[in-house]
Amino acid sequence: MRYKIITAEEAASYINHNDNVGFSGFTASGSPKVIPMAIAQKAEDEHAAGRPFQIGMFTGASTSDRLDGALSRANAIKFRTPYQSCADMRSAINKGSVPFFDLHLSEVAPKMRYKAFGDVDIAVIEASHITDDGKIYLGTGVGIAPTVCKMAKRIIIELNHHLPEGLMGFHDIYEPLDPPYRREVPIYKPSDRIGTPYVQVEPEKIIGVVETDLSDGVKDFDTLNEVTMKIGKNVSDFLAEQLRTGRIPAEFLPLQSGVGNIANAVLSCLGENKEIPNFQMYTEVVQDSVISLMKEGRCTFASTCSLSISDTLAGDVFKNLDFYRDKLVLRPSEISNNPEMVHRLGLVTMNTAIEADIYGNVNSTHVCGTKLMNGIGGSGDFTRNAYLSIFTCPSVAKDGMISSIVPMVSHQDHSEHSVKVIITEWGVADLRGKDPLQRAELIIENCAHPVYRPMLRKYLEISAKGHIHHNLNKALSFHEEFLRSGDMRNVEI
Ligand code: 0RQ
Repeated sequence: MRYKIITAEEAASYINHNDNVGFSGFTASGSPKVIPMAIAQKAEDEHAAGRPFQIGMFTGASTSDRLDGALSRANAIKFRTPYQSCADMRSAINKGSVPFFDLHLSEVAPKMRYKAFGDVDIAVIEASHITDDGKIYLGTGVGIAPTVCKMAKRIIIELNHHLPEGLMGFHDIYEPLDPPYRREVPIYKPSDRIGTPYVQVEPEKIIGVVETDLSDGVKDFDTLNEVTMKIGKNVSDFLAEQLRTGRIPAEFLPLQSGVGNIANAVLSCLGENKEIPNFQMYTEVVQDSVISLMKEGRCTFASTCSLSISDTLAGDVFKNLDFYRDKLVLRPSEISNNPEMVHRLGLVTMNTAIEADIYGNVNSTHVCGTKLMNGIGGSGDFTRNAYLSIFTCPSVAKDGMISSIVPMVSHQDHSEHSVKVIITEWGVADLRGKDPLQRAELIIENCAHPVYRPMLRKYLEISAKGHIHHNLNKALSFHEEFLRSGDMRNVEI
């Protein structure tokens, strides 16, 4: 190999205070694993010596505790975008010690190329294989790797020997031309390949290679509980009915599914419903349930940005890569989440809400309007451009002390104009073609928890009447009550 093998500490020595660093990966999958921890150690050493050390961080999406956790605990971040799901990073953002810019994931790479966020000084990229002529074969997540490799002045590789040779060929790396030269992205079905299986860089930019042998460290999912099972069943019954009534074509449409336990449960239930035909996915994250559905022949193809599967399952998948070779493609987030494709392919999108209001506005990101949970992720890329956009959530959180259906969302990510269906464990509110009051009735009667229905009805009674009914003094009273007494059930309308 023409490249210099270096230690993680040597790699960190190339990273300076104020540098902007672009990382590969999407979720823990494909994210670098040892260099970030060495950067965190360097930050701690520099701070102990009385010197400043903070970097700007660009990633594809969330990463892992080895990256977001280590760097946030070391107070090593001057800027972070676009999405995170790490407890320590979340806490630092909510304390105001990490400036965080929450961005639609499809937009990160193009906006970086348009110079919205400044230069990229260095790229830290996990690879399964590299060649002397600068071909980088990535790991289980792509994210913004092609763009940060192109923009960065220097590149450091984490060559992860845990990743099997057979992973070569799963990636389809493609970067569109920027305006005014942009043409259509020529994907007409989820399995179309339009790029190369590697990221091509100038080999001179690679200043060193750090060797590792580590798994992505994705934990097992929670087992399905009664509530998530009911939500999953409601989604699959609803989609089956849409097929029966011709509102979804008989050939069915590709699915997108968000992250987390609910998304995992919804997919499992779809697989079990005999009325749902075998399906394809055009999505950003393939979780454990998709792999099971592929084995059963229910999911026949998935285009994704990351293979975000638990370590337990990854061992099995890596041993049987030939089975998955014609069933999976890994794309950059700019393509996996591209609004053009979401619209053209006619995706049925399924994402999770933190809360929804009685008119169909959805909050995916901020608890009680202030505390960031994870970020908007890809939910906006998919929802706004979908053939049919669905949001799911349990009707209550924190043992019933929080209603997920509220009079007015405390933060808005997806508007009533983009959200077409809301589904909880109680039922389905199909909001298409309904005026605001019809929507409110459907959401209260079909989706809200029975304990909260009388309070929501009362809210409507005391609201000012217009096209939409609201009482601006009481619109956030559920949230105020939760902040006051810790239980929304005490709210007095
Ligand atoms: O808290 O972790 O303390 O138990 O939120 O909620 O019900 O386990 O659901 O794991 O699917 O996450 C919206 C956060 C849901 C996620 C969100 C609390 C609840 C629990 C998690 P605990 P659940 P999930 C593609 C799409 C935005 C990005 C997106 C998300 C925790 O799905 O980040 O869609 N979505 N990306 O108790 C207070 C409420 C609450 C609440 C739930 N109303 N108030 N807390 N919780 N509702 C993927 C990517 O973009 C990479």
